[in-house]
Amino acid sequence: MNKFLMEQTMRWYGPNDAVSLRDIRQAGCTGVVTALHHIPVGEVWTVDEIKKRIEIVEQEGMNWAVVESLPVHEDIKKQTGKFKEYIEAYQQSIRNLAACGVKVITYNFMPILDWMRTNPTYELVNGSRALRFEKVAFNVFDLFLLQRPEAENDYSTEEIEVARLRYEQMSEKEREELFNHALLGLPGSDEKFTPEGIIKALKTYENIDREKLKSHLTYFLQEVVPVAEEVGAELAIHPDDPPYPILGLPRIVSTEQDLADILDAAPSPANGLCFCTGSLGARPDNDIIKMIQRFGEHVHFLHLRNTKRDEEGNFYEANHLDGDTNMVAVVREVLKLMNKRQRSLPMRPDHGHQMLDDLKKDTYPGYTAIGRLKGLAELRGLELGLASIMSD
Ligand code: DNO
Repeated sequence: MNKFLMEQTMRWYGPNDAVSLRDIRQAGCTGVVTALHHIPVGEVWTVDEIKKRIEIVEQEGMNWAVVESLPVHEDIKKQTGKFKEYIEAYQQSIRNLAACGVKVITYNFMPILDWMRTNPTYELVNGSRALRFEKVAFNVFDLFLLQRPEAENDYSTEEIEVARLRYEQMSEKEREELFNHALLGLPGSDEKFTPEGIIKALKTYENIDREKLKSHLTYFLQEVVPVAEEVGAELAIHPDDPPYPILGLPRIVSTEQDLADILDAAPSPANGLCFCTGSLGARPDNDIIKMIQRFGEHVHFLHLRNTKRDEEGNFYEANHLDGDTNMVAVVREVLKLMNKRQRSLPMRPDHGHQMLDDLKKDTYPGYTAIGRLKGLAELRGLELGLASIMSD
């Protein structure tokens, strides 16, 4: 029997989350993945605030296993404004978290948007709902709803015509819905975003291409990784979701080469990955197993999720054990990795379908209790089964 099993966790958005800590405990988790969402991006997370959160989580018999996310201020990504101050604040937050024993810190380096789907309530044949990215709908959003200047340059004439036709067939309500859905992944998306507001934000990236964004990430890593290493923290960058450029914005955490470049930019055990099989797996040229084998030493946290792609570039979030990623092979590889590293790694079932009673509830897209519980239960069974036939 393989000695090391994954540490089972779920994301908790904090006291306002419709899913309670008790629900998470009942799902079988020992750890919680959370963040201090009430602290404005760029400010230091103080020891006091961190301790308060630890206490709430520990009262329910779990530990704060992973931070997701300690957000990176847009100024850092663009190297504008007060980016140096924000980096200092980031360093301090790392020190404070580590001093309180919270050592795995997830972040991302996606410009403006965190994630992007065109439909967070895509109905599956059994009536449950999943998150979906549909290419034509996205093109409609970009070309006709947002009307991003020069967007036409990113599309073929045929793509533009198909999008126009779809746009013309949509009702006002459908257009509004698509607009709102596409912007759900904007941090702080409680605010109402207007097309003008987004275009203004996009314009601030006008002179930042892939190379430049990469150099900004390198600079950031060289500033924060040594601090993390010194205090025993582990930084875990989350891949782009979806893993390719959108809205003319550069994306630099999408491929095997991107991950290799990130790890090379600041070589240290503290410089690591949040290995998200859902995000990386949405790209057919990403060989997930090979990536775990290559970067295993730097995998600090796992998001296990599956997607089902089609030839047109659409994908939806499938059941955890279905979809294009061979989850059996992934879990087997993770077991081997943990055995090699002689430690267990935190994992969360990333997203889940909205199903059963949760169809009536209002939760964060992808973060219902029952769908995630189902995913976790399946993954747990799979892991135990595999572990029992694998030797140390
Ligand atoms: C979506 C999540 C992301 C992730 C951030 C990490 O469900 O996986 O929002 O938390 O990108 O910084």
